[in-house]
Amino acid sequence: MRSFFHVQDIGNLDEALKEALEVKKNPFAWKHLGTDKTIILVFFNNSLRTRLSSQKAALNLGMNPIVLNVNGDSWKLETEMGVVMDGDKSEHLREAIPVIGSFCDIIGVRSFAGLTDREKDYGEEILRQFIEYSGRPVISLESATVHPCQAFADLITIEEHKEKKRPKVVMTWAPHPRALPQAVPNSFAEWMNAADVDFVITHPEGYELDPRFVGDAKVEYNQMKAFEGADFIYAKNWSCPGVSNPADYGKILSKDMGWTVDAKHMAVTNNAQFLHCLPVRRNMIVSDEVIDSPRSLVIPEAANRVVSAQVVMKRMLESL
Ligand code: AN0
Ligand code: CP
Repeated sequence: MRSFFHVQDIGNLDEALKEALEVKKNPFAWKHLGTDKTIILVFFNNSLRTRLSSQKAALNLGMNPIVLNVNGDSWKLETEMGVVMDGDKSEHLREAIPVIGSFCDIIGVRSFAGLTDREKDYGEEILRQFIEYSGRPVISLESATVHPCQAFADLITIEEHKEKKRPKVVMTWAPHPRALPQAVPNSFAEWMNAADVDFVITHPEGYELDPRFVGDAKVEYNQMKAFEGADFIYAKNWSCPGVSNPADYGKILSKDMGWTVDAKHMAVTNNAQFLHCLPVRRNMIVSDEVIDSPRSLVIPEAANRVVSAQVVMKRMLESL
């Protein structure tokens, strides 16, 4: 595998899920693959799960992980081409990327959407530069528009916990005080469309996700109606994707607390299990009662981040 951004990169989903369950059962069985291999994890943004699970996955495979916190302990990096670098950025990505590539075998990059320029974000400019200039396989650790390691872990969690062959999975928008990227809902939608589930998306008007991620999913604007009979509820906030009105891209259009997932919402589901990628704001996205209930899967879901990362790194090591 050369790069990991989209669901297609993992190939057959049933095979990937089978491999994930094998890796989970026997995490150290492929330790020989990573001997004398190095992965550099480049973080332009904060992280708890991705940072730790990626390192743990690398260690399970016998690899050496090195973490670089751009904005923390490296030079500030310029990402635009053709600019006069007279500001606070001391180094350009054009040099930094090949240098990083020369020190490692695989690169992981976290680089959130800026949420001001839709075209630039949806062009995945930073990730594209890493692919072009590093000469190494590149993993998106949440880039501007996708978070595939999260969506793969979400799918593994659904597969492990589903109580019927084809569950109804509902992804719901929920309120948040700050503008957040669309990477998590984009990838979740993309992966659910590829999986054997009945997938429904619900959000207030104006929050329509990019059609290339929505695919054939059913979009239901009435949240309660969407929740009826659901087997899994996947909550997430996202800012305006700017599909119908590009001027609204990255804006907060609603803080309607009526969308917070609470017991009243869960009551109309088929005793649904609750998912969220974390970090989550309690009593904004989801009530304490729901996230603390025995039907909440947020901790096993986060634990599966090691598994998804390990399958991806294993496949990359196998194809080096
Ligand atoms: C980020 C987001 O919504 O994309 C990371 C989630 C994994 N969340 C926050 O910044 C709170
Ligand atoms: N879910 C997730 O990616 O969490 P972090 O932002 O903490 O890595």
